[in-house]
Amino acid sequence: MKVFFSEDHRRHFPQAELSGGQFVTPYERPSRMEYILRRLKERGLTDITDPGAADMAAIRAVCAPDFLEFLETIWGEWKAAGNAGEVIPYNVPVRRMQQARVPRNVDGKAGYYCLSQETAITGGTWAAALSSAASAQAAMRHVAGGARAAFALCRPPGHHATADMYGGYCFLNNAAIVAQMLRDTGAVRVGVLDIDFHHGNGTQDIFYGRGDVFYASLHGAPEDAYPYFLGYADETGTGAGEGANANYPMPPGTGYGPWAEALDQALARLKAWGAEALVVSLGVDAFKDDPISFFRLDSPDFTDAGRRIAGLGLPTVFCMEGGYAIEAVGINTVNVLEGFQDA
Ligand code: SP5
Ligand code: ZN
Repeated sequence: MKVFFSEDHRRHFPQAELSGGQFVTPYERPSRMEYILRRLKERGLTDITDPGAADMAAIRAVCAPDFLEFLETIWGEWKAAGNAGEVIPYNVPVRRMQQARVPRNVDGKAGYYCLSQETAITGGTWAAALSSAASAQAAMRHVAGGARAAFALCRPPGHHATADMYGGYCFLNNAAIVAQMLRDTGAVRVGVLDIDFHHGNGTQDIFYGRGDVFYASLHGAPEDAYPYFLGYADETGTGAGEGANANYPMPPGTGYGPWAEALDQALARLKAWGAEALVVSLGVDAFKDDPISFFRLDSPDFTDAGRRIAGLGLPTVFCMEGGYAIEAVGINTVNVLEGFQDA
């Protein structure tokens, strides 16, 4: 399987993540990529290509223009306002506040586009987010060109980002960009399977009213897990999208037995719906030792999951998402790819 990866991910390396009432080194850190690259090479997945520049038109297809401008310019504005640290907003437009008017003030503007304040923006964030999307796009083009599958080693991840909000370590929704590109190059029905521990609120939101992209997600139940405010089983889509969204929330301590059952159900839904191409949001934070998650998958389970996903028989673009047990992130990620390949 071909791998697409850009070293420009390093340009996003915030020093701060608000966690436990303190600033800590972010869980989503550049060294995650080193562990994954090392494992890819150990297992002979050495066909690794730099994606080159991002296709901006394909990003604009699923992102709001003002949000893209915000991501590009906020660091400069933040510094110009005299802020010494990284971009971390103070308040966001919640219940009964204005959702539609963008403040002029930099603090207000940052809060307007933020859905989760653990995620800091730095001077290199925009370039890194673009390079991550570029990897996803290159993987998509490879699959559209006839390959069975490709792996986009994306960093930063994407599935929490909506068309107009960043957060959850995400800025541009790589999986959504790829799904839209697959639609635009001929696939009538595109499935997105999200196996990251967290619900992909951004991907769900982008396609929630559409009947051409089916979003299926296995994740920690919102009562107990980030992002808390989306991901319930009764979210089934709206309007033309009714019936094209399937959530499988699961409680703390969930092991591979029930997780794999949910996976099979999600795959059956995608198949019955008639997906012609598949995007996998490949997070491996369902792992038992993940520091911010509560499922109990073990490393061999990821191989089995890859095997089951291959059973759909669809052209597949894997986009890297989360996974924070960094000593195991390489093994778990590559296990999914190997399980898929060997099926
Ligand atoms: C892509 C992805 O996996 N994003 C995950 C975003 C998780 N954000 C919330 C992290 C909370 C970490 N702080 C935990 C404090 C424990 N006391
Ligand atoms: Zn996650």
